Amino acid sequence: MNSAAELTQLGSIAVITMNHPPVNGLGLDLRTAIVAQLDRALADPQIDAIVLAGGERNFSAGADVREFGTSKPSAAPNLPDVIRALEAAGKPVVAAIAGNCLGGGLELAMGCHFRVALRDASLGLPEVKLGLLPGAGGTQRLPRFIGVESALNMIVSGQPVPAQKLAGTALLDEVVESGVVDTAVAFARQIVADKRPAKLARDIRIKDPLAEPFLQFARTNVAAASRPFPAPLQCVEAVANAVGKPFDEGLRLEREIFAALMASPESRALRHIFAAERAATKLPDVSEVPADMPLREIRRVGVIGAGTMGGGITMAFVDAGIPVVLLETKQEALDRGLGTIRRNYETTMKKGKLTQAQLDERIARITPTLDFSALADVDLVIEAVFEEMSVKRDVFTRLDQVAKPGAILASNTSALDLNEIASFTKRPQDVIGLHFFSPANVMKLLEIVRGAKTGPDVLATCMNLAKRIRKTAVVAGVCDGFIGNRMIARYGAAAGMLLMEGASPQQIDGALQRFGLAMGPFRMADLAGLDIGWAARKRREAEQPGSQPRSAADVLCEAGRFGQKTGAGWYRYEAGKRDPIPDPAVDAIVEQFRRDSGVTPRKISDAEIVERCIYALVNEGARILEDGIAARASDIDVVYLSGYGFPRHRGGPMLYADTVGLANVVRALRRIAAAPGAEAWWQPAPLLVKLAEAGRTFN
Ligand code: T1G
Repeated sequence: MNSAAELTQLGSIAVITMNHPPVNGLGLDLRTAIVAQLDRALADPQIDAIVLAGGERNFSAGADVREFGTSKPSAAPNLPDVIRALEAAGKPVVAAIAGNCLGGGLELAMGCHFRVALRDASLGLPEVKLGLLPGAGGTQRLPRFIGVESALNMIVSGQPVPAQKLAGTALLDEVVESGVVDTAVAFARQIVADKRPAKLARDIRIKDPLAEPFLQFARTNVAAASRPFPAPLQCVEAVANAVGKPFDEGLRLEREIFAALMASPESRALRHIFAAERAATKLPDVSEVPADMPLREIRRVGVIGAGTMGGGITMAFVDAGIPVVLLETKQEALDRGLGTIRRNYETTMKKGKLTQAQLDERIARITPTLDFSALADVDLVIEAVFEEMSVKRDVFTRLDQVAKPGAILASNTSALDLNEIASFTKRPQDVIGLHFFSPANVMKLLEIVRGAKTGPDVLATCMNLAKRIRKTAVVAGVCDGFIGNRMIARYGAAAGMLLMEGASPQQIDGALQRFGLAMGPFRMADLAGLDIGWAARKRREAEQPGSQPRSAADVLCEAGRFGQKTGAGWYRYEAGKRDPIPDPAVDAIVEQFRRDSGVTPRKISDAEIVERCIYALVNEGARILEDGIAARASDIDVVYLSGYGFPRHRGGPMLYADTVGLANVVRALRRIAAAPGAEAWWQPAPLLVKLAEAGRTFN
């Protein structure tokens, strides 16, 4: 017997229970099992009615996304076949809904004749988040059950709704506190006794005089808000078909739109991101960390440094309900840090996203101190002190003495050698990198940097902790810049070369922003502060004399143009404003710098700007994979999507390269590398060449 769906008999009622971990994804084997058990129940003269149930946590989370990109979703019985079988069943079918009832799972339930749900069951059609639309009748049945406006809001937002909010609609016949299967069985018995006919969605005609004007309003709003994604607007059109066309015609059109969206690059990108974000939570080499390995308990956290990073990190933890001991060296620094934290919360409260009580609760979770020994009993310490190895040495030497045995000692360093930092302690197995991105209370990305000696349980504990503080964690090995900053250095270098060769900061930023980057490299540099890169270049020059050729950025820094913080950098800024204003003074500096460097400026196209900057990312990403710094290409995509504003409709730099075709990327890199004076790192990485020659992709 196929265990994907079990059939049990309670008197004259058959209960079909879906059992296809992890979320009752409606893959081929589950679909086949449902139909087999349904046919069995329909053929059994002792059975008067059928209940279809799932698990406590998941009725069904919809189509099995792991089948996407294969021929399985259309293999018979496909989901519309299963739903048609339920709807056409000669005996009443009652869905018993608990937990997640999403996408195809809700479509399956809507194909049943009646539905009973637990009040906190989560009903939704999240397909739009995958660049799709409900493709198994959801756009035709839901509007008929709950009305056009409510249905469209659910379909276009993709947000689930608790069942109790849908009680009283034709979608749910009963909403109960508990015992949803027993209720459904009793409900089925009553249906049989009363010979109550089913009210099928297909038999409901939408007579809503406000439907048309609402749909027109929706078209305008959704079109403006959903660029560059096609799915939301297609959702509106599919629901419009439910209003204006016969049911089966609406179904047919829905399938056509669904197939077109499934083939769209935007949907491929969103489906890739869905899988990539989940893959990143898996440790690279699972064998190292058995699933049952005990994690270290993190009850209290110490943060060293109440500056921008330390303050943001503190907020990330107290937001998740984890108390923080915040250590500074001077009272005014501590007061300033606490003041910034309080102001941030007050801003959130003014937006109505926090109550005064919640604000007070969060502040109360912070124990400010100037006394290093106050870190003696915390379970994890994160230092966010100045990016100088000598400062890290002092901190970790003291931590080694003060922190309790088993405490995890983490550095928020953005580029320094974590193995060297670990060597300042007698417990390198407890040392790890937790690289937050500024502002740390907002940015989702967390690079978890595993040192050569970081213990597997420390790594697993931090991966688990990332989920608690709602961060998207990616494991990185130790190198200069880990994953994101190592790649952005090449991207910035590529932008700098384009500037030297004739493009302006605003042209380069504009081209990349039209490609989809949230912010071009020169605007980003002005936001972050040019002095940070300047300090890093000076540090690297000191370490390797001659490794940092002088750049136009140096000239700007020497002129005190550090970006927004000084009112001028690559752009100039009106007082109190952040809008970048092209500055002729910068053009003059760049032109002079080109003359001093003997460069004759040339016209550069936007296409060349995008090609060079994005392929610089891709090429370095390939090297990061070769060096084992990232475990997967999709991890690199997660880093760039959640930490660097890479456009989601392109799925990340590595997926973008797959979409362009790796052979085309290699050809372009070879052309750039062949130009006179091109840096050696423009040569395509061996891994990239190997994959391209094999006709393969990164993902
Ligand atoms: N198919 C296959 N696996 C899935 C899955 C799905 N739909 N949803 C989740 N998983 C896996 C996930 O990869 C992870 O696996 C594990 O379950 C736990 O997930 C025709 C075509 C259900 C709210 O978009 O929103 O129906 O990493 O870590 O935080 O119209 O997963 O452990 O190996 O996210 O508790 C529409 C997507 C599909 C729902 C649970 N459905 N899933 O969240 O756990 S398209 C969706 C979710 C469709 C039809 C169309 C969430 C969740 P692993 P998790 P969670």
